[in-house]
Amino acid sequence: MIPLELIEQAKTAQVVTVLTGAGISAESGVPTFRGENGLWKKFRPQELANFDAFMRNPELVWEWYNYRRKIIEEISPNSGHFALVEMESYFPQFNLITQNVDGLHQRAGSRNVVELHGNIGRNRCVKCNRISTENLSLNGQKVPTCECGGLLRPDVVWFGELLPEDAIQKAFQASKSCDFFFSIGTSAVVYPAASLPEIAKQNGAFVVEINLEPTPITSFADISIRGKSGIVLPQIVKALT
Ligand code: BJW
Ligand code: ZN
Repeated sequence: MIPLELIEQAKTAQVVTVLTGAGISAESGVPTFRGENGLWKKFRPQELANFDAFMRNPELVWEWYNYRRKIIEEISPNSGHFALVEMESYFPQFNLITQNVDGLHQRAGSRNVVELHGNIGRNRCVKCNRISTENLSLNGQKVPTCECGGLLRPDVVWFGELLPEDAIQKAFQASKSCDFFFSIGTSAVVYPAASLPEIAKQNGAFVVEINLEPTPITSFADISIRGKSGIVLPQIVKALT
């Protein structure tokens, strides 16, 4: 059941900002990072999601990303992604910020998606930064290289790396200026993304969290809904329209 207060607040909202995390793609079959079935239970982030790990063992990192790319290619966006597409045309101004690298918001039809942690569908040269969207596989364990000879790496943001400047600036602005903020399917432990709901709250936004479990956002959110985003978000859209 969606709280009436949420619907009343949303109906008068002018600027709505949404932050999504791995949880929104979980119902599509994309593994989350943390938690019982999360990727970090099986694979250690310090061995895979930082630049030093990549330079130490690029084959392993490539294998891991190709394993995840295959999963993403084979699945589809879910009702949570589609509900956000509908919201984009419902609200006067709608900002969708995602930590996800899976591109599922765009595949669902969302138009203006700010990707904070890059996109797994692209690669980037470690030497000249050239971007490649070619679908590359590990060719007999040889890590793909750029024309300049540099190694290609997934165009995602690893620990200790700066987020794309344009994306993080847009995200800060959208969080400061909104009057309604949704935090959906994120454990809210990875910074600077985790600071966005707090920034929204400090600037007077009504903050709603949708997650299966409590997170650091829960303590200051105006409303926390415990549930699957693929079920809760369509209910919200239905109540609004
Ligand atoms: C459902 C559901 C359903 C399930 N419905 N819900 C300030 C303080 C402390 C540390 C730092 C700080 N500032 C910077 C740092 C360091 C670091 C950091 O934050 N570390 C903390 C972990 C301690 N941050 C960085 O290094 C960032 N860079 C940076 O800040 O640069 C400047 C700097 C550098 C050096 C020092 C200081 C500053 C970069 C962070 C990059 C994160 N990269 C990753 C990997 C991306 C590539 C890849 O995909 O492989 O991004 S890590 C991983 O975590 C991924 C995610 O985007 C990110 C967040 O995870 P998310 O989305 O929240 O997923 P989960 O799994 O954690 O949670 C899923 C949630 O869904 C759960 O809550 C479930 O309950 C829920 N759920 N099913 C609704 N159906
Ligand atoms: Zn290059």
